Parts: sequence; C-alpha cells; structure tokens
Amino acid sequence: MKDKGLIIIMLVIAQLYSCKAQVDPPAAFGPTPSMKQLNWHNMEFYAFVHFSLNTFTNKEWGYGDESPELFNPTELDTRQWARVAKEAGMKGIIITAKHHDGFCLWPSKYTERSVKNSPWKDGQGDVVRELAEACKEYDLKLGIYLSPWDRNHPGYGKPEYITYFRNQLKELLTNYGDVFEMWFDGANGGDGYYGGANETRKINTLEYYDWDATYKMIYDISPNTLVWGIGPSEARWIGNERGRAGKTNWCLLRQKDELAGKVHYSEFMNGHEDGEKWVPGEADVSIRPGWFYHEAEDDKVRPLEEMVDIYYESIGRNANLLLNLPVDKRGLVNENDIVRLKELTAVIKADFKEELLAKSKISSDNTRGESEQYAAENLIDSNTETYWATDDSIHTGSVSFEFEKPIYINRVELQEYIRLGQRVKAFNVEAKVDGAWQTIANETTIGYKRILRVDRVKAEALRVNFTDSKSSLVISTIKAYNALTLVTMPKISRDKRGLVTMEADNGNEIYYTIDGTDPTTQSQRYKETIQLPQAVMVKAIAHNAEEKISSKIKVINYGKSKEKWKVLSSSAHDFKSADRTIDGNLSTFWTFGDNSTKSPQNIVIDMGETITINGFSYFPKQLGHDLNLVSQYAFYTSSDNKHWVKQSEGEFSNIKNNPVKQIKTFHSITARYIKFVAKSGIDDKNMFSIAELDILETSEN
Ligand code: FUL
Repeated sequence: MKDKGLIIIMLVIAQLYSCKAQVDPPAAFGPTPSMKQLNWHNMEFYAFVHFSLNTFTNKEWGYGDESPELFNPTELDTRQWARVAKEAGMKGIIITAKHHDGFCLWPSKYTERSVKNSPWKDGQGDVVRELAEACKEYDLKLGIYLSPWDRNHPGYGKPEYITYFRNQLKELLTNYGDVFEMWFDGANGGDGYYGGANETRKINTLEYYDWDATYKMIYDISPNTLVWGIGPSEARWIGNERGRAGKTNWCLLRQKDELAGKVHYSEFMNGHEDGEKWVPGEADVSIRPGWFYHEAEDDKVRPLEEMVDIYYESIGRNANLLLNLPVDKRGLVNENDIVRLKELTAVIKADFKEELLAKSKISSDNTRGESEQYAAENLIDSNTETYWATDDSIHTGSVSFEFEKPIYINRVELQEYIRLGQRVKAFNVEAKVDGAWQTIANETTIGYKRILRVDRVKAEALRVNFTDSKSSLVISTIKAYNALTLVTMPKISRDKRGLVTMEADNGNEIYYTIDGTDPTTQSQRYKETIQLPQAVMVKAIAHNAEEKISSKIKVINYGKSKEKWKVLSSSAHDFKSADRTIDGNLSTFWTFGDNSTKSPQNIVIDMGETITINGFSYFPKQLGHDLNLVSQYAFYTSSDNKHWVKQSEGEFSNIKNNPVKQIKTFHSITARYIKFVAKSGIDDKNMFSIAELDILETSEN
C-alpha cells in the first residue's frame, strides 16, 4: 500500500518534470513539402518504361504517321517488369502511355491510334491496365507519362487538341487506380504528321495548355497524383537526361519566374536557394543511350561504374532517381539491362551494408532548449521522424562521433528534417586520424538526403560542422559506411593515325589484350601509347595493386583508323579546321554554316580507299551553351566524288536533351567518298557542329 503511494508520487514528479522539459519544436522555415511530396521523396528510386510504337520502328521519336499495326509484342509481360523493378528496390513504374507520336498504350475512346488497332491480343489488350495490375501485385506505385506534344493529332496547336488531351488525362486518372505521378514532358512542338498536314507547328507551352485549369482538373479527380514537369508542377526536371543532380541542390524553385519563361533549364540541376515553392528535382536517365529499345544498343548498356555514379549523383544529391528500362520488342525488360540493374543493386547493397555511427559516442555543441527531445542521439536512432535541432538563434553547429577504436570510413550520409524546410547552406566533415583532425569533405546543401563519397580514412572520430544555414539546424540523420572499392575501367582513345592511349584513375595499373581474350593481370601491361591502325578489338582492365581488385573489362571495337581520311570539300568556304570531325577525338569539334543562308550545309570526306559500310554515326558536341546540334540530316556515298547516292535521311530525335552518339544504319554498300548533310539544327539555327563523324564497316570486311 505504502509502495503504491510512493510510485504515484514519483509518477507525478516525472510528469511535472517532463512538462517542464517540453520544448516547442522549431517553426518551419521557408517553403515546405506537402504530405504528397514527402511520400514522393521517400520513394527515392523508381522505373521509367519507354515502350510504344517506337520500340517497333526503331525510333526515338515517331513522326506521327506510323501504323498502329506495327505494335506487336510477342511476349509482353508487365509482371516481369514489376518483378525486375521490385528486386532492384524500386518503388514504382512510370509508363509512356502516350509518347510524342500519339500512339496510346490503352484503348482510349477518343482515338483510333491505340493498341485497339494493333495485332497485339487482336486489339483487345490494354498495356496500362496490365501494368496497373502488376504494380498492385508487386506493391509498386503506378505513374503515367502522357506527352503533351502529339505529332499525330490533326488538332494539335488548336483548342480542340486541349479537349482531347484533357479527356485522355481523365481516362487515365479514372480507370487505372491510383497514379502517383503524372509526367509532362517538356519536348513540345515542331514538325509532324498532324493528321496528314505534314507541317511544323509551334505552340507556347506555357499558355496553350492553360496549365492552371489542367492541373485543377487533375487534382479534382486525383488529389494524390503528383504532377511533374511543365506547368506549376510539384517536382521538377533535373535539367539533363544523364541522371545527375547538382552538388548544390535546393528543393526550392522560383516557379513564378519559371512560368514566366525566365528560368533556363540548366538552373534545374541546383534549384533556387530563394525559390518560393517546394519543387524538388527528379533525375531521369535511361540505362542505355536511348529511351526506347534499339537492338543496336544491346551492347551499349551503361557500364556499372556509370550506374553507380548516377546513383550517388541523384539519390546521393537530394533528387529522386527515375531509371528507364527500355522494354524490348518482345515486351520484356531485356536481359542485358537486368544484368546491369542487378549489379547496381548489389553494389549499393554492399556499400550500405554496415552503418558505423550508431554505436559511437555522440556529442553536440548545442541542443534546442537543452531538451532530450532534440538531442544529437536522434541522428543515429535510424528514425527519420526524430531530429537534432539547435536553438532558434543558433544557425551553425557541430556534432562529433567518437569510436572505441579507429574505423575505416568512405561514405557519409545526411538528412535534414525537411518537413520544416531545407535550411543548410554549407557544411564540412572532419575525421580524426592519428590524433589530428583533417577535413574530408566541404559541401553545401543537404535536403532530403545527401550521400558523400570520400577517400577512405581510418578515423578515431568524425565531426560534422554545419557552417551556414538559413535558420536553426534541424537534422534527422547522419550515417557513415565503409563501401567496397570500385575500380573504374580504363579510358581508351585512338587518334586518326591509330595511336591508342589508355588512362586509369588513381594511378591504377592497366592490362590489355587485342586477340579477343579477356585480360587479366597476366596480360600485356600498358605502359605507353600503342600503334593499332588496323581494325581491332581492344580489351583492358584497370587494376588496383594495393587492394588486388580489378575493374570490369572495357571492350572497344575499332574499325580501320582514319589515317587516310581527308576532308575534300564543304559548303562552308573555310574548312581548315574541319579535320576535327575525323580526328578520333570526341572532345574537339568543328562548327560551320552561316546564319544568313538557310540552305543545308555539307561536308565531303575522302576515306582514301573503297570500304564496305552499312551505316554512319554523328557524335554531337557535348559541352557549352551553343551546341549547334544537327537535328535533320542526310547521308550520301559515292565511288567517284561525282555521282552520289542517298543512303539515309531523317531526324536525330531528342538530340537536344540527350546528345548521345547518333547511329544510322543502311544496307551494305561500297564507297570511297561520304557526304554528310546538315539540313537543319536545333533552335532553328543554320550553324552546325560536329564532334566526330564515323562509318560503320560491314563486319565481313
Ligand atoms: C524527352 C523526350 O523527348 C524523350 O523522348 C524521352 O521521353 C525523355 C524522357 O524525355 O524529353
């Protein structure tokens, strides 16, 4: 009895004490994410599937006149897509329900241009429905890409197309369950079929769609759908199609300026520190050079090390990662893509296998109201809902982690408690090595998540110093790991004369073969440039001798060197520097043309001998603001530099956003002279650049 009384008194005291210790949480600072956006941030990684008529026509952008009868996957299995995505740790799939050519993957009642007029399932199929069901089964969220640009619709550019577009939106948002993200692509306007008009139509994207009304309609039907891209969106493009966010990456955007056309897309990589709205970045990239499946890219799946970089430069830089898996003609995610995705998943899993700070002794120089509720211990409790916070007036601060014995560290992960806004502007990380502190990272923003890759250190302690912030500090997580060393493949290049140069990172050794066998550390060691002017397959590895780890094998197939090639003539009067287009160096380029004339420009090359070829490639200039990229081309061959035969003509689709090597194939022919014609360029300029021109030699050669 007596004991019971004592317990009650103690409970009351505890209650009183805790009331006293109750300190209000920090007030939100600046724009904050909505619940919908928070859920979206938590998804981090999801798949894009580009699959449509283009898969069957081998195009990146359809013109709009392709027949729906070409759509005929033989083994379409959306459950396979879902399984692949799920196993990779992805949280959803966004499908190209309608790409720019207007073909619909669902039997829309507003058009005949859909699966219903394809041989697939005798016109009874519905890809969107099958995917929605597979997503449900695998507990994935469904997202939809509906291209605002429609190169098929006769009414595109006129008011009636807006009605059509909205009707389709309604169909997609009503009939397929929850849609977590609606994807509005920015590519819009240009030439197209347009119901047979075959003309160029341009619209003002910001006005034509009356986005305010369109968004309102979307939210009325489906309030939980997050809208991405064009218009007053809730998430933004990251400004490139390489899946890379800026190191500094604010979730904020001056969207009013953007909607007034005052923001250049290159600013999307970083967002705006003073943005008035929470519009976080989503980094989209394809696992291959193109967005749609092309057999010619089966051996061009991005290398593992590039995929790992993409992961760290998107998710590790406060952006979501939208990774495209171009479903192939069978209707399946291709084996080669699955292999790479599995390798990526394995590396990421291994990198984050063991968290190292949870067992450390933690201390901080300030805690909000000295309350346990905001203590630094919250940083390592693996609960993102708790956080360490400083007093309102304290905008800088340090947290230290001491280890019982020194440990190896090469990754540091941080998260802000973004419900209360994104605040940190600068921070650094120090490690105590042999009793002395050394700076191992000097960084800017954090946001939802930031992962730093640092050189491996053997640390007795770690210290994170927040040196600049918009307001008090509100940090939910700090973690550290010791990831495995990933040795990157050597870089290989060959110049015009056939001199091959190889380079490896961090002074790693290089071993190579030219007889087709896989190189090992027993193979020829690369020491200096090698003369290889003949058609040759070079295989090489980089090797970290200290850790005894080798890279993956780099394989390059060279045709005969361009030693005998010469630029013979050009529409440009001055073509002294035109040799740069055939120098084997992808970073040099030649710009030609003339803004005062509208005629096509050309360059004629003598290959020095007759060669059997079945295609050519155009490598676009990569860096700079004025890229002067060719968008419409023609390619001719000749055996005497007099009589020319056109071998290929068409468009380099999507070259502006995704300036990858453009490969065009045709039937095998023999030729000594080639003529590349630049018919038009992006941004309607009559200036063109070429980084490198090449031919595809027929393999029997
Ligand atoms: C681009 C489009 O033009 C491409 O075809 C692709 O869909 C990519 C994701 O967005 O802007």
